[in-house]
Amino acid sequence: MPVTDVTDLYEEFGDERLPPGQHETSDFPVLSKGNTPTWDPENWSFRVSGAVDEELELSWDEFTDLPSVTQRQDFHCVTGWSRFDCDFTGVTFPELAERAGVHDDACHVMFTALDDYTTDLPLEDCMREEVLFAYGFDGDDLPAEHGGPLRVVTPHKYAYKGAKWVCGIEFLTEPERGFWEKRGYSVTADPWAEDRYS
Ligand SMILES: Nc1nc2c(c(=O)[nH]1)N[C@H]1C(S)=C(S)[C@@H](COP(=O)(O)O)O[C@H]1N2
Ligand SMILES: [Mo]
Repeated sequence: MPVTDVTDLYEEFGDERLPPGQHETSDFPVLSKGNTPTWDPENWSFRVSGAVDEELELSWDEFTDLPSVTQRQDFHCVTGWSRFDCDFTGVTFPELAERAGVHDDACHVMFTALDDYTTDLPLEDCMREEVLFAYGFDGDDLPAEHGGPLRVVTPHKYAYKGAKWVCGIEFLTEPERGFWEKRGYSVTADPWAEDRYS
């Protein structure tokens, strides 16, 4: 599959590819609030709910049958490390949103995960081709500790916006706060503005 390099998206937000206060690492550290959850491909499902024309419930086969892309992206953790050139394969957020038919009054999105993690973002920050529901990493299945079978990646935001083990999204007409956002982390989380805390 061809790889689309989107690592130049920083030009929209800042002058440097490496956001201020970050250092580059070639490692891929694991940051999880708890243990890696188990999953069963037979019983796994992905739910799209809230302010949509049609609520969706997709099986693993249905999800992985959706049109997919591979993108080269950078990954910025709020704790200070950035990893360049991660190749993620998956389904774009707009692709999924289009299938559900998002209502005009939706303004915010809540992501939910198998470990009860949640994170939220304004809808306009989600409606980008670079926001992926990723199941592949560097040509392989996404490793479980990095969110396999399915995680969100948000290369224009700090990585806590990317729910690992994601199993649902809800379109909201009023903002609600996710796990770290309730604990003082930024809702917008722009790495080039150093939006770390709110
Ligand atoms: N479900 C879930 N997603 C999560 C987390 C988590 O604890 N649970 N941690 C977040 C944080 S704080 C970061 S920095 C990234 C880390 O991703 P990584 O472990 O693949 O480096 O995942 C984010 N997504
Ligand atoms: Mo993080």
